[in-house]
Amino acid sequence: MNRFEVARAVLLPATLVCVGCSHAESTDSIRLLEPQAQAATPLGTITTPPSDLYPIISPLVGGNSYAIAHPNDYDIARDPNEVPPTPLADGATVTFNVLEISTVIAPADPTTNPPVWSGAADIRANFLAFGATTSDPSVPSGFWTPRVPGPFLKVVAGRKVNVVLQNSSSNTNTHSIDFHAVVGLKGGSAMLTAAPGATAKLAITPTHPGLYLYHCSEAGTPRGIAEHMNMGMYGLMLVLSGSNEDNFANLVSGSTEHYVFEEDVFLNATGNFDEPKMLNTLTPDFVTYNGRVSSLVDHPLSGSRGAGNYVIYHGAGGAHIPSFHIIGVVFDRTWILADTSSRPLRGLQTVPIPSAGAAVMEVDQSNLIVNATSDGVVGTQLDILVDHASPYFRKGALGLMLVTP
Ligand SMILES: [Cu+2]
Repeated sequence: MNRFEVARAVLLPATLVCVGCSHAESTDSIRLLEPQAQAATPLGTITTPPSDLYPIISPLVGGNSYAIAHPNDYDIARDPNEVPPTPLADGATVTFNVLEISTVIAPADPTTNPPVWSGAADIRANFLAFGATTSDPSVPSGFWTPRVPGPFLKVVAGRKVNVVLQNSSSNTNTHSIDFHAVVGLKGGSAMLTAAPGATAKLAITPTHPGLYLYHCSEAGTPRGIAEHMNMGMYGLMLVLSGSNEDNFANLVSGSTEHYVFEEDVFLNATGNFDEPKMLNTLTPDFVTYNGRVSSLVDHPLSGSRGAGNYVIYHGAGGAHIPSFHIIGVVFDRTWILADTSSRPLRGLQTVPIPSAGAAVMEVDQSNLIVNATSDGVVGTQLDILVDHASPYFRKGALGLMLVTP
């Protein structure tokens, strides 16, 4: 029995009895995916930090099975700090590509710490990852490699963006892009659809300021949209106002910006989208930030207190509504439902983000108590991002925000 199984035996009764009837179900059928390694010790005996935080902060002090990328495999997670500093120029061309790749998202035994990668037994998922290139100099080199979520696009309302979708001939799927910021037939995907080896083009001119999802809608079928989003084909576009009085842009100017996307993942045995599981259970195998379980632990949101406030652009695409919370933080300003034209809400603890929706949160770093941590990381304020609904952070929706003096 491994440590996880021992803990489950301690924490769960042998059978769960339904209150309303005589139905009983063996706990063996309950598949808990354990992103934390506190399994070997009964919870009650863990009393002081950093012990109870160790599994979460362990990349800083030693390693965690869920919280590092496979050392010899493609890291599907996009760095949350990868937000272009300025918007695209009018008439810029953005050429999307799609990487179809199978990569490990968790070790076979999630309880080992540090992780033991076992090769064939590790849990693999098949991803469809948007990347892009552009000649626009506002996008630093090294950005926009194919990862999950797709490239963060920052544009100005009223400016034209020439979008090209190049689907490699080595791919096996037709892909498309539906921009929620684009008003018109299928958000442009009616024109931006490309079979393997084909290229599609469309000039778009977003009109409404806000933070918007884009995603593959494949050939437009409900199954195709769910499948390709489940496999990573989503991203965000921030549309700034074209006016000089852009309240939002002025407010966040000088802040550090971060990009987080939460998604439910339903996997079958071959690492593909499990549609029956989604339809019949609504119970995801994993809940990911930026493509992989706990990826924002080894890719934390990082910045310094002196650099300004933190702005977090957060999207969601899954079957449930994330309850975004940062432990030890109050969101000073929140543009709920990503409506950046309206006044922000103040003093929120948790932000709901609907599927195919987004939100913008700002954290005033001057409120944070750098150099007074109890987690053993001297000189760094460490805050933990979670989907506060516990089944979802237990299945992977957790990450870190680091603030240095
Ligand atoms: Cu696709």
